Amino acid sequence: MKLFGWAIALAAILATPAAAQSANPTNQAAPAAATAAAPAGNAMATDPGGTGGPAQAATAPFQYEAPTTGIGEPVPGGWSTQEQVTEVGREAATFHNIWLLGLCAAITAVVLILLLYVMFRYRRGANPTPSRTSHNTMIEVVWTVVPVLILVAIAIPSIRLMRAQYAFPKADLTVKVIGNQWYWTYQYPDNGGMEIVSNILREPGDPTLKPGDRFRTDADGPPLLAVDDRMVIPAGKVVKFIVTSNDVIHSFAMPSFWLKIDANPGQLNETWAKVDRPGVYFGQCSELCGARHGYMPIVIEAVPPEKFAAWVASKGGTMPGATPAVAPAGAQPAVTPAAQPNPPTPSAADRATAND
Ligand SMILES: [Cu+2]
Repeated sequence: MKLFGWAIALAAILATPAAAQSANPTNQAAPAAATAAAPAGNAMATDPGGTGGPAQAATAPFQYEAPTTGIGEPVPGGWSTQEQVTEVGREAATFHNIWLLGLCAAITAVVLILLLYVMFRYRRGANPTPSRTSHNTMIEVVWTVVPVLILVAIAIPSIRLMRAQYAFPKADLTVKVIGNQWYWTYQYPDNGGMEIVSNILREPGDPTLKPGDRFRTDADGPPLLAVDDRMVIPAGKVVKFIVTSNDVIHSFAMPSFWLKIDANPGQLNETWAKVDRPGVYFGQCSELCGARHGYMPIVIEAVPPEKFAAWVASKGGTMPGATPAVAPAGAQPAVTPAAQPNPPTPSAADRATAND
């Protein structure tokens, strides 16, 4: 019987890598398809490294920034939250690091001191005849009311924070974020519907790299977090993220924006960010989504608004209002938020895309 158990365990061990191996070709197929799609997207942009794009307007190659060490990325030995670059993020970090942790520490200290005092003061040696008291109205009121007050003190700033996260200001730009096994696509309905396909970059010595394949350098970002094509957004503007998935549940997360929202198939979730300063920020899929879940990082580069227009042009997109044929609403999200009559445009485009 024992031998039978061992046989099952052995079979399980052998079967697991086999399953992983058999899943792998499909894993490879998805990035391969995505890589094929990426140059197609680039082709419009007459990218210098692009694979012979059609003859379109010659645009200057866009210069991506290198990340700043310690900003928007995890640091070795880090033990706290990342430095926040959004107002909501700062509010949430303060709430967590100062208020919640402070309250936890105070409660723990009070309980510990009380326990130690009782253990010492009422030990048998010092207190040979114990009290027979079983009720004390005053103490019972106190130990009911004080926890209620503590919960209220947590609930009020917590609800205020949730309101800031979910009831957000009018968007200057909308980006539709789509999770795929195992990469991300970013669509810009305000910019002619252009699409960015974002795959992880492999390490220089990776055996699966073919000659000529692009690999990660430090200018791209840290290992396992760098991608071939970043999402670019304008700094200082309200960017709305409409988040969904093509296959299973993923989660779109950016720690330095205090942002995390599930990407569910057949459902559109919304969140937003207004990034204070230009920079390169790194996140990861945060919902276990399959074999290569750990290999679908998220990179967002926030750039000054003028540079954003240059990036859009380099990707073959249009700025709202620039070409009425593509963006009929004449919206100016990245330039003049006030003159932005475009909510119908992105939502219509979104619904169209969401249905396929
Ligand atoms: Cu995922």
